[in-house]
Amino acid sequence: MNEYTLDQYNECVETDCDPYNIKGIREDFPILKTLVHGKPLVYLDNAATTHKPRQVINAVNAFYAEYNSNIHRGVHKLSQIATDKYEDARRTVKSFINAKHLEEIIFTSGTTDSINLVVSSYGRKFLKEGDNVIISTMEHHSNIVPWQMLREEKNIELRVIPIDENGDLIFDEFVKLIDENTKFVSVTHISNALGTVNPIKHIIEKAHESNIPVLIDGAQSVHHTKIDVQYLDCDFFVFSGHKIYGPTGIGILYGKKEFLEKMPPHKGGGDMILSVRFDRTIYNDLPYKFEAGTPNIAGAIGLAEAIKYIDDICIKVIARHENELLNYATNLINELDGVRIIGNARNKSSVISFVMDNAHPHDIGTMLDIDGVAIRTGHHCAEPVMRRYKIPATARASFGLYNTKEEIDVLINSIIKVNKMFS
Ligand code: 7TS
Repeated sequence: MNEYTLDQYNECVETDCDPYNIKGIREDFPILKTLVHGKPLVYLDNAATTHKPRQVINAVNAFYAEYNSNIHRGVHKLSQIATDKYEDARRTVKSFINAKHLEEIIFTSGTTDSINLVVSSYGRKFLKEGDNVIISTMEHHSNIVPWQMLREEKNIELRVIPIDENGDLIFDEFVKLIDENTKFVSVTHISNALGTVNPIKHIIEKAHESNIPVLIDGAQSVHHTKIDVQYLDCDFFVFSGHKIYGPTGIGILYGKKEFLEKMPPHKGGGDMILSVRFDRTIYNDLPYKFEAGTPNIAGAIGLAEAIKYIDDICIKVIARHENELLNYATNLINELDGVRIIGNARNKSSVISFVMDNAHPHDIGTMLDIDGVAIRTGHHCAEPVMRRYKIPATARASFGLYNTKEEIDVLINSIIKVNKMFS
């Protein structure tokens, strides 16, 4: 990641991190041995979801095989073990993003769920007709549609920060959008369609000058760069387990205690109450107020294991490795005739979106698949980005901690084949 300097990287390597053991890392991921159409899998669809190391798979298996039980409810041994593991997972997440309080960590089913929680709880309670919410052109649909649903209900206004041709957010335009009716800013840290790394610290500072709360969508960032929510001073931060080498169906909403405390529950049911009577129900304290019903216990345990896995390698070392892959692939793709990278922001993370003069992205994806190369094609749930560039879709290669330069060579050779076939 460009956010880290070489000095920081060296400091990290010299102190508490081992050198990058790519061979050992790849051994941890059973799926990487898979053959696709008889060819070794080259998995470059990590922005959609990442694969799971053995440690995560084993932790999930152990839950079901050894101590499967519901949590917070039983005095019996297995329920106590499950409860302890679930709450340990919350502590792991807290220290991973450096939250101040444990009760600021809410388990959800993923980024989409976390954003919807904030919109339906905070948005419904505190936003009113005439207020405006600022998002950006490069949001994933899950940070657009919930706000549009609130717009229908409350008649609020949605304002959109434009991006320039390179895919950089235009900060001055953001500043111009803020007025006395701006009541919320919700932006992505890293664009899943362009790879742009947004200057979220500056965005947060600017919004806070006018006391506007900020939500950061960290779905594409938390596994590529060190997140410290106290340093960032964001009011909400959301991410998904499955994108950071953990299970599907689990995610995190971090919210500052002062906000979460004044927000009403968005779902009613078991666990989110202290007492229920027909005439009056008393809601539970944080974080349980927002965790109605039996949660994804195995998912939380698996997520904690994924975080430990990342921590063991060291996020800065992962960032360095992925940045090398990004630069390597960018240089090679830029040399190819008829291939154009969409998104050349100043700061980019491990995503390369591209189009070809002669082949539609879906054809590129299908042809690459024959060579065992898994990439994503389409609008990546970011249709406004496609519209900004006047293209229907892109082909997108996205890198993870287990990818290698040799795999990028396979990608490039496969793109060259497509180029020849369609020209
Ligand atoms: N926000 C961003 C920036 C994302 O990239 C995604 C998923 C989401 C939110 C939604 O996450 P979920 O886990 O709740 O689904 N992005 C992608 C992608 O790029 N390809 O598939 C899913």
